[in-house]
Amino acid sequence: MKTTTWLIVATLLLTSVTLQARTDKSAKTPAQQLKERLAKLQKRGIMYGHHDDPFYGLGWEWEEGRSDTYALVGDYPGVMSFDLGGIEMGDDKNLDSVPFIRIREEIVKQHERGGIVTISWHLRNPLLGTTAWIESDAKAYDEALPYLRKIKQEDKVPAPHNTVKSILPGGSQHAKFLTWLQRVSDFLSTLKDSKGKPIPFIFRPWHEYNGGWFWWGKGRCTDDQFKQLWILTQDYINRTLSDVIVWSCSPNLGVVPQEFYSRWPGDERVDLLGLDAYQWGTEADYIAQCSADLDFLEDYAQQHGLLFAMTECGYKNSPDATWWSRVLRPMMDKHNLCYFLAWRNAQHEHFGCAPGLATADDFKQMAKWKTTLFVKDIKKVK
Ligand code: BMA
Repeated sequence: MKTTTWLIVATLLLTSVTLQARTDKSAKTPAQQLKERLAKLQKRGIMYGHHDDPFYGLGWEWEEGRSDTYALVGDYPGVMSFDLGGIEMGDDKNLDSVPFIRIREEIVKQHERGGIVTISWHLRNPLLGTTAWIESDAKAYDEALPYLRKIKQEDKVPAPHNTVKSILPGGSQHAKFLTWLQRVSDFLSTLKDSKGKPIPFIFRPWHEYNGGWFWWGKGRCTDDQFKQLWILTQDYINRTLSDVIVWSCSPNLGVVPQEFYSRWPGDERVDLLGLDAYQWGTEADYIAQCSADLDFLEDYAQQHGLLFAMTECGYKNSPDATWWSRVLRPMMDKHNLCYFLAWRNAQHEHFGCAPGLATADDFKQMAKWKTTLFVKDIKKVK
């Protein structure tokens, strides 16, 4: 009798401890905490994001502590973006010559100052050894033909259409691709703060998959192959990193609903829905297309409980002085977006803000609005 009573008391205690732990913040994974934080921030305003912000900018390169954003508005971007392209080859530097050691350092710094990190992966073509972009395929394909003839029958069809197939289970490059995923996982596993706690981040592979320029894009693989690619990547990386990754899926401007549904990896596999939306053509075309895409995607994100962001944007080389506040911002303000991320300020092309640009004053004014968020505005929002 006595033992039974003790057993009941112990069970009750254990249950209440477990329940408490589940409702306790610390019991949530870092990824869940980041998702909740992003959801809060999405209600509060829109964060500015910038790719490769701390590595180089307009007229400078590799100066520690420097940032075009900081130089213009006195704060770092709420979201900083980094790219792992090249890590799959075991390279020391990524495709834009940024050492992976520095990428890790800057990820830690951004996290510790209270900012958010997002990571993309412009990996090489595993079948041909060319870049992620199809343009570079034609010549390489001719050169690779003798090799392609030697490998499996399935790889003899024109390369742009079979790279994805070749890396799926049963494909000639499957084993190689798994080693690539392992290299990505190995690097991501090293992202820890100064106390040794894992840093959560947004991971955004296979983006712009509705365009034809990447080897995983439209016309380069079937819808089913694309979904298998997503699942393979996610399941492999999640074996060790599911607690720290917020998974982001980003189509490019020009979303066709039926195509979007056909390639969608699944609501349970995506946390953040993004749109990559650059202005390449006329302002009128951009506004029409971008507004339509934002309407459609925002609706989808809301109905399916997903975060929503403009995961890449910009107008190359700042040809329009009031682009940020006059063209982009009004469209964004009609939608509930978490952040807008400008691509890199490289020497040959730039997309983000920087002192000295024609767009500098406009951006600076917009940065003062209460709903434009940088690190200092978000660091207390946990
Ligand atoms: C593209 C360009 C390239 C760059 C790539 C990855 O949009 O900026 O020059 O290599 O992104 O950052």
